[in-house]
Amino acid sequence: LAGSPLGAAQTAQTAPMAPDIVATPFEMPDHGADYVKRIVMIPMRDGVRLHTVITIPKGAARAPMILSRTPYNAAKRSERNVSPHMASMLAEGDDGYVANGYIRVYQDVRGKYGSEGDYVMTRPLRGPLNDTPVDHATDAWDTIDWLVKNIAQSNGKVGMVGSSYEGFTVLMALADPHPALKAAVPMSAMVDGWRGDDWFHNGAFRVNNLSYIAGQTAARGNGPNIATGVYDDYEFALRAGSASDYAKRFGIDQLTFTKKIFEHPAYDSFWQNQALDRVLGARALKVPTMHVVGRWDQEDIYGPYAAYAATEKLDTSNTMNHLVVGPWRHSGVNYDGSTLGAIRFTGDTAAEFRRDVMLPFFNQYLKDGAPKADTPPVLSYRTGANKWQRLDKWPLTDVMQPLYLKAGARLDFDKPGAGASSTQADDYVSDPAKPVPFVARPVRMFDGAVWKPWLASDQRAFSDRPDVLAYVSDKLDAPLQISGQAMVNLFASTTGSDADWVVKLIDVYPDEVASQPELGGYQLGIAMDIFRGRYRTGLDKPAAIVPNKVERYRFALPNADHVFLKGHRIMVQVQSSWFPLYDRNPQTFVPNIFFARPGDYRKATHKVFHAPGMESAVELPVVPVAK
Ligand code: PG9
Repeated sequence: LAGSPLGAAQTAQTAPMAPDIVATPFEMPDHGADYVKRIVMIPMRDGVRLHTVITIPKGAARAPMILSRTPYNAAKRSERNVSPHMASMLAEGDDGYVANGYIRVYQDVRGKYGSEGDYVMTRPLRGPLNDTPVDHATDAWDTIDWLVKNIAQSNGKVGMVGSSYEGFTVLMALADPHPALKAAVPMSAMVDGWRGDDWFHNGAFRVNNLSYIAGQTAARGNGPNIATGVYDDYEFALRAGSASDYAKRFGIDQLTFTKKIFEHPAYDSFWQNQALDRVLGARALKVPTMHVVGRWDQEDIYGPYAAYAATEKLDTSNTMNHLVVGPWRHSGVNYDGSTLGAIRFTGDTAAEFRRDVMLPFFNQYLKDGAPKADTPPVLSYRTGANKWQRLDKWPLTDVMQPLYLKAGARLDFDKPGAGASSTQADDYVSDPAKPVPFVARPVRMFDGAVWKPWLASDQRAFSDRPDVLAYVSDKLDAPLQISGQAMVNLFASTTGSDADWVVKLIDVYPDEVASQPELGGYQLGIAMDIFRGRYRTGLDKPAAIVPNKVERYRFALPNADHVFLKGHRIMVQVQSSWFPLYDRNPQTFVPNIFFARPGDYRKATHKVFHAPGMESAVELPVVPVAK
């Protein structure tokens, strides 16, 4: 063998058929990373083990822990980048925890990715909808109990944070919190899937969820993507038919959660009993909590305010429960908050919040010896004025000032007098074969660049459609501030027997904007929502509309804290579809819209009234303009 390049090593050769994946887990030697990762299966009370990734800063001692419980793959959530540096490896929104020496923990919820057990979408608490011994409250409890007993580098104090579904799991932990859970920050949390989060808004179904349900529930890991073969989602959804036809095409109708949704189109006990604001409002408030939401949250714009309001009643000292609203999209708090679509703010509002408000809040409750944070009861980024405001309460008023829809496409605060207008109503033809798009076509509903900022997108694309009524005020000669939830009070009729009503409160920018010319004439949605007419007399009681009968439709728009600046105008748009985000109302009453047949979809003439006793208005929570 003299001269062989392998030399003496030849004597101890690895067998060619030695398994290349070894039975003993591979352990990488210390290669200079500033953290240690522990991957563990934490046992729950029913024996199911949950896959948990714990990242511990090297040298940590008496460090607090921040826990997120996710259906989105804990391994991926704890590794944005492959890096030896914890700050680069963890998510962008985790920046402050790393800077402050926290231990960061991500866990797969039961049934997803590395965790054992059954997955149930937004698993309800034990009770009428859940007869098993476990839920997210018990799983959070058991996890926290294990963490404080087994992570030697910790100080035994745990905070929970997370956005959207991960915000929902934070709220669930608060239903019965472990004593070591010392602070919680639910962000953009899903609270009520029927009233205005994720699945429905006031009974109108959000079609994009079908793809989410396939992605999340067709497999323990990633489910399939939907390949429609059509670039424009508007075109594809229109051809597909009803939401159940759309689902059937891809087999999504066979998935259990789709079945549950299709079986519960109304706000029945299935939805009411799992609405977390109701659940938490009936329990004690034990953990200091900061509810966080984005002003233009395109997924969960309802629940965070509802959860805050329900638990605020329990906060008798006004020291434990907080609300923060930033100028963000859904989950935007964890990314760059300098802009949203075309709209610019005063710097990175999200990083500011995380550094100056959230971290001091967590530190106060979690870090040994940290000072008390100066956390206001409510912190709101007032749009229009573009300023953070420290407030004592939310909303600032419950007193409403009606802004009347008038003849001649006008909008003002003067109640229309008898005989004041020549026409009593405005009308339009709502045609389910040509629904109003929710963003300009081609619609790319699953493209993040379209989806994330869509609530702040220019509404000009729709204001001159013949099936959209657009009422506009004079130019404001002084700024006008609204701080609360506007109410729609619409008097309307249809020639059909069912109808949707979409109402949008819009800030119309001046013709020219010197600082940002492309905003000249921009129509910025401030509070917009949809209401399915069959629920006008009870959200759990669908009832056909009597054709041509004027009926009153009353529903709240999303919360706003906004100043319409001097020189701007206010606009209200009314329309009867918002497609393909929301499924079409066939405009013929059928027992279950999910199963409407092609012949049920009919054109109808819709009228909006501005006559004595039928004064359609959007009632605004007007308050004096803050200095
Ligand atoms: N909005 C998403 C979601 C939450 C809860 C249920 C279903 C979807 C999310 O971003 O997690």
